[in-house]
Amino acid sequence: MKSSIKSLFLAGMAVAVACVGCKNKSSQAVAEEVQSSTPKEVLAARLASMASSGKVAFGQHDAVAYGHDWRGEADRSDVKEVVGDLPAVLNWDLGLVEVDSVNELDGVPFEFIRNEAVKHNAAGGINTFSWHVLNPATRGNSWDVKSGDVVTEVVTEGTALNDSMKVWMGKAADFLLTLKDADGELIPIVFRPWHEHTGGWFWWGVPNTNPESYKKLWAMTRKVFDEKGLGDNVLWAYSPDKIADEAEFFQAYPGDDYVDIIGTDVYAFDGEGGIDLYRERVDRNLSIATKYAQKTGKLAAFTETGMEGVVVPDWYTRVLLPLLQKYPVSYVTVWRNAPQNENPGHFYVPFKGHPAEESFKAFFANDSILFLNDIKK
Ligand code: BMA
Repeated sequence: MKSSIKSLFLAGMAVAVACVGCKNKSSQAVAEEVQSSTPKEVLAARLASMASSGKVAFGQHDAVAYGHDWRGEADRSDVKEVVGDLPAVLNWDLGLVEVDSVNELDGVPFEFIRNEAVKHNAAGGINTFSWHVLNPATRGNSWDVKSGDVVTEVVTEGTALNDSMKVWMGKAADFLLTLKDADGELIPIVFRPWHEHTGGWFWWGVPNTNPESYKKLWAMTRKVFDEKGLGDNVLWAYSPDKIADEAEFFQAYPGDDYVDIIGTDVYAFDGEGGIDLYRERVDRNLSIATKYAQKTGKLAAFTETGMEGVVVPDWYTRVLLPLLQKYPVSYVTVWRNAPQNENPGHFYVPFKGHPAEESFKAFFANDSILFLNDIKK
């Protein structure tokens, strides 16, 4: 059983972290300081308190939008059906918001995302957003890399692609500006644009452009978002994929002024036979990310991971858990449970009856892993 004391401890830690430097202040002054913090500072403090106390918030992409054998049902989640609680972190994607689509790229209505993100925030949960942006040169998807270097044109003032990308970024920002709580305040979120850029599979990946243009793309995004009024509620996450060394991890790093969370995306492939390589990659990336976060006072997170189909039944307890316990990351996000009639075998959390169910339950029950009830305010 997870104790409610754990939640109280975390709430206390959040106040403590929000008030770094207010050691000798009265509790009244501390309370005022917390009140005057921006939403993103409060979220950063919550995340920092988790990492510093050896806890990791668990997240999943599209966890409440669809699952192994369902889509679009109210109050449903494969995670909840197995462990009785929701993920602490819900990841969403903005892909196709740039062309005014009603649904994002995997068919989730933006209106649903808005409602669920606001609901999750009100329940004390955390929302993160990625963005699988269309290729602005071809209008193909994010994986359309045939056009070669698009980023350099996108970041060059006065070009057609620069103009159209500013509009697209504005549309993404406009959607995020609709995420407001019951008091009409913008809710805090993590935004993780231009992810996995160390790989060449997305048009914005560095192998398809160059590090300087990639950095400019970040600066451009941040400028549009800040000008739109998202300066106080968005934490920005950087998330390179697998890399050879620290130099590659930071080769296209946008800079400390642009990044709040040092993340990384590393997936497990090839079942049991791929576990050693997965561990090696995660060790390399998370040690770089957490060391740098500590040095610069930033947060660290394992922004995407998972083993498709969870084909190693004790993967959650034998592989993922020890890695999470080794590094002070504030949250971990696994990818989506696609409906089997749409994308067979493409799921990252066991559903009821799957052989990995018991291991996932034990992972849930571990005190260092936080689900929604553990992080509720
Ligand atoms: C990939 C897969 C795709 C999906 C995309 C964006 O990893 O899950 O099916 O469209 O992410 O969510």
